[in-house]
Amino acid sequence: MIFYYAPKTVSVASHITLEETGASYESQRLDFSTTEQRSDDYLKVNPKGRVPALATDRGTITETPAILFYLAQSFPAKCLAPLDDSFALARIQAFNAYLCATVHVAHAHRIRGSRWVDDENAIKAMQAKVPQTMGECFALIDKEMFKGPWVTGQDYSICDPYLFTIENWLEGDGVDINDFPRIAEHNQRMREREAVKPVLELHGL
Ligand SMILES: N[C@@H](CCC(=O)N[C@@H](CS)C(=O)NCC(=O)O)C(=O)O
Repeated sequence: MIFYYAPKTVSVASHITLEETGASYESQRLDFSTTEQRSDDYLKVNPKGRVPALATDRGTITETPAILFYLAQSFPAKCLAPLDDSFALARIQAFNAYLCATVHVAHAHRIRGSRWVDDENAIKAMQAKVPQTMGECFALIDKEMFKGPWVTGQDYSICDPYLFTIENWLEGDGVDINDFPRIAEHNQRMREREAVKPVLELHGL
């Protein structure tokens, strides 16, 4: 497998999960400063022009929840998701879908406002809203979704590296992680995992 990533982006979640599986893969770093994600070569890998992308012998997988679930299902012995419990699995998918479709999108309003509007004042207004929206997302996660010590309770799962990835964006988004002590502890707990350490190094986190 070839894993396409850019440092500190949402690709951190899949990178950690690849390490958790022990799979053999090659990492291919993209340089966002030269917009390599929109180069002809990369658009052949992922026409969306985004990271992450995981090239497998059957084709390329994009979208973080899909990559995470693919890895959990491909390496069942690593117990990264409750594969034989449809309700518990649906809760995992619901959590990751929330991160993908709501929290990540709220964050993107700070640096990628031009996806939605051209007007400079509108872009500034969207940026100004990010501390509030990201704060509200994490308040909801903390109150209603996060069980502790891991997202779903006692068992580490594919929700944890995904949440961890977005936790690391909070400071830049104007949210103090220490307003959510259990989430701050989760971030530290993640950093102590052996599979996470090489990814922190690679991404400069
Ligand atoms: N829904 C996608 C989002 C992927 C995405 O937006 N990635 C960002 C980095 S965090 C990206 O590649 N941005 C490049 C760009 O917008 O040019 C996922 O969850 O994987």
